[in-house]
Amino acid sequence: MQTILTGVRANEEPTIGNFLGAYKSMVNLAHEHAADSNINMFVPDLHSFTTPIDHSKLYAQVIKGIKYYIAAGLDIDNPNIHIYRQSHVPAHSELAWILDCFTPFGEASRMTQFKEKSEEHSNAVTVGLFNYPILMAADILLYDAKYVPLGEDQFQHLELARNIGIRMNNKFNEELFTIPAPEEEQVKFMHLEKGLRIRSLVDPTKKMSKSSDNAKSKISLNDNPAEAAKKIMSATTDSEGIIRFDMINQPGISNLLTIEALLNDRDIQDVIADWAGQTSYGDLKKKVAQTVESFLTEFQEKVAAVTDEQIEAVLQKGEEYANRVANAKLAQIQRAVGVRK
Ligand code: AQP
Repeated sequence: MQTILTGVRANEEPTIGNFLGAYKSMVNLAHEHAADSNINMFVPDLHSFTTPIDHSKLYAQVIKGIKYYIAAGLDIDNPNIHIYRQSHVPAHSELAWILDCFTPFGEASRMTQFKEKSEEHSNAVTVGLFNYPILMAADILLYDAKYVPLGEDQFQHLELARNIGIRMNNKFNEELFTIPAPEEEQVKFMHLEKGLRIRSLVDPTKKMSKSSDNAKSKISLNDNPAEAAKKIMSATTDSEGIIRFDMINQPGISNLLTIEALLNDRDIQDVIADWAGQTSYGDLKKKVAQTVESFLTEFQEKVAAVTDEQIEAVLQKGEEYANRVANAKLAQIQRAVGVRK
């Protein structure tokens, strides 16, 4: 059975960017493929403190992340859907060490996210921040995942995971790892034309990021729905005066059209056609504000309905599966590198 896998770090409250780039892609793929694929949705909680966080809130944030996966629509009764915490499957960290030793320093140094984040957090650049794409490679390769629904920003890390997997397969002359599909095939698998990048509402040339200090730049999943609608009303646009999808010259308007389409499960081309030639940015903002407000209202109701018993049951089942699969793969790699008979 092929494996489809993704995760969202539990460092801060997720945004609609995370929701659309990761949760929703995964839920859509689960609807399509869960009958004959493993759907692995995990919380990469060990990735959560590559940059400084409030550790007293981490555990609650992880549990909330699991609630979000369920509220987003993953069918927890389906035996092929697995939800687990990275920290509760020690093989992730063990494989990461082995992969570290097969990753040239120069290759890891090219990761643009490390460069960006180390500038952002210049007083707290840790080895963990540098190393996290290799732990991410372990997260993926341990389960032989072929498809990894991600937002556009993460494709460089996926490419690194592919390179590490290919290198180890070549070195040990074995099909040790399934190599994840390349970006183009991943995007097609998600039924997209290109990787998704929801933009900041304040500076639409940048992506919407959950760790941004500017609350107006992002719609967080726990935002008050009416307040979130106000953020859309004050989103940065442009002075072109016509509604067009043009990410280069009109990134703010294009971002609003994208949010409108994806939150309503509509084809972006249909939404673009609806608004073609119209000139009132205010009307577009009102429509998107309503969409965001109803999305958050409904989503938050679904989150509130998830019970502690459901979480406990889902983690017990998911972590039992994850440890079984991951330990078997780890043992295979340990034999290949010569530390196990
Ligand atoms: N703006 C976005 N548009 C589309 N997809 C996005 N993702 C993140 N932002 C957008 C996707 O969400 C998944 C989980 O992300 P992550 O938290 O593991 O790491 P990230 O990419 O670093 O996400 P953020 O929101 O930018 O977090 P912070 O601010 O904490 O670094 C990934 O699939 C990602 O592509």
